[in-house]
Amino acid sequence: MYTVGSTVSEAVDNVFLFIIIISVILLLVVTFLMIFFAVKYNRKKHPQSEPVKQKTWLEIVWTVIPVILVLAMFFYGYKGFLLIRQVPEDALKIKVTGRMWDWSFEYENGKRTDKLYVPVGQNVKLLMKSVDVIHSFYIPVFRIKEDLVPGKETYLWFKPQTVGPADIFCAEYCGQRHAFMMSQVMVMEKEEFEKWYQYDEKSQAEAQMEELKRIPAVKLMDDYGCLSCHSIDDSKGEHIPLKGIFGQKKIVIKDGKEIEIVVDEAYLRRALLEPGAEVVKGQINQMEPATDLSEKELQMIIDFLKEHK
Ligand code: HEC
Ligand SMILES: [Cu+2]
Repeated sequence: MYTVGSTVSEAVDNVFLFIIIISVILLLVVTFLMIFFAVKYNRKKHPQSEPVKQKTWLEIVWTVIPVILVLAMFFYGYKGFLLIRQVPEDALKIKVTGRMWDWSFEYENGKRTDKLYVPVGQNVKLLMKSVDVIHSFYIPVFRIKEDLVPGKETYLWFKPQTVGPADIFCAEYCGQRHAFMMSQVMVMEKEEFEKWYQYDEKSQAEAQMEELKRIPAVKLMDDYGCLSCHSIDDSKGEHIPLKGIFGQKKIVIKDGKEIEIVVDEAYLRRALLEPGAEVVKGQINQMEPATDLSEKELQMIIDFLKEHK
């Protein structure tokens, strides 16, 4: 009957449906009685008004029935509320940060994202914080919404039932770009989520290196210790990058003077054999001349650096 987004969707929808049905019935009864009495007691038939007599049973009926209805609505709603407030023990915990004007998510293994990724059929607990003003985390199809209050941690839980994306909104006006404070929850198959969860950028860099080390020239550079000072991948760190240097313009210090050079084969050869002759500006030469390398090996490395853009 419903497109179920999360385990609480149905409970919330049922409460709404229940309240609407009662309201509609009351509306019909009240409207009917209004019309009925207007006709029955119109002036032509009853020119003279009659005194109202107390009818205790009637008063009890019209007090007791609405009280029962209101209490029924309350208990039905309260049951749903308890369901939303009681987090299952095994829930996956994800930290949610709201700020003007975006959402960010942090997983237990330190992974950070700007979309919420979760596995289908898994209980998820969101621990929510705001760093500035009050926001409200809202996933309409999951029927869950909770405020994020600065200086306080609030929470929510849900269990997604179907794979696919769903919208996340901020439901509390929080300034100029409030309307754009949106994200998505991506519900994935369990295995797919595991893969995504385990995959991190660092191991990606490692995988890239593994791949590169299959190249003989790289293997050689690794064996000669070049890679303890140089990087040949995209990683940016303390290592001096060699990726894409061929053809670059550089300022080097030669005999105490700054000169501009273009990295070509001859320059690379000199960089390897007489590292102190031309030192890249801003660097201190710490490199031993690579005289242990045979001419063939030297050429192999130079060829590799030429190609490795
Ligand atoms: C002890 C650290 C260290 C090791 C080991 C080392 N280098 Fe260097 N390398 C440097 C430094 C520092 C520079 C920059 C200073 C300079 O230009 O001499 C440099 C510069 C270079 C340059 C010129 C880069 C540029 O931007 O112009 C190349 C090419 C190079 N190294 C290749 C190698 C190769 C190939 C090996 C292995 C045989 C190697 N290096 C081993 C520290 C090292
Ligand atoms: Cu907001």
